[in-house]
Amino acid sequence: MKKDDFILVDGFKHIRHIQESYPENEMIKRSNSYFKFMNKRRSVRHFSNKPVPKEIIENIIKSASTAPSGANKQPWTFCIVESLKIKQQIRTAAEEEERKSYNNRMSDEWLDDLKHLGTDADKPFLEIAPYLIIVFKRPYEINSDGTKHQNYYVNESVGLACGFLISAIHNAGLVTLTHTPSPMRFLEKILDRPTNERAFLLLPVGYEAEKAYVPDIQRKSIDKIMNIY
Ligand code: IYR
Repeated sequence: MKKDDFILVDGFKHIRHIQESYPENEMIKRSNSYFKFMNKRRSVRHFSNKPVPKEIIENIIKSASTAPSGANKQPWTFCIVESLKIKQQIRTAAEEEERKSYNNRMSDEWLDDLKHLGTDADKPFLEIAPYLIIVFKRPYEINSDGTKHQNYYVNESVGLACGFLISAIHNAGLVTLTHTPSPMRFLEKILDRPTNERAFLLLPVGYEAEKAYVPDIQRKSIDKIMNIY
């Protein structure tokens, strides 16, 4: 390493960072084509069972792990389920919770808000998709002496990692769905997770079905979501 490549801050090494940049016209083009690419992403509920190389899943998880996190604690674990037996267990337990939600727990207003999406308590994609990614948050770490060490901004950090994950899945040419079979404690039990992990989000991942349909919905326009002061 050259002399100027790092400095010490309170005795901690900080390495030189050089952000790759571009001429302004290039930046305009790049930001626009990234928007166009991201705008093609849809939550898809119709999956193919076509196998997906494990290397793609690994790369997707590595991309998710580049998200920023509170005090760089990276308070997340990604569990990949490919076993049909475990997928079936998850589907049975998720549908049980979902039936309770759709029948009793969700308000009429909520059910009404979901109508145009065509969702219900049946979750066949939990068995059909070649992989389920279950994201766990870690509110604290367990030290070797058994004491707890707090993590920070855990929901924000894991939410960001999930956003990175979803865009990596889209970039690979696969589809996913943010499934929230609430309450999700059954996932901790089925996957036998340590006591410091809580299920955060369940994402089936795979190719979309040959004939997949998504609801005809629009994104809010820029004037509705951006305020300039
Ligand atoms: N968790 C249920 C219900 C559901 C809730 C919302 I908010 C959605 O945007 C979609 C579905 C389910 O996954 O079906």
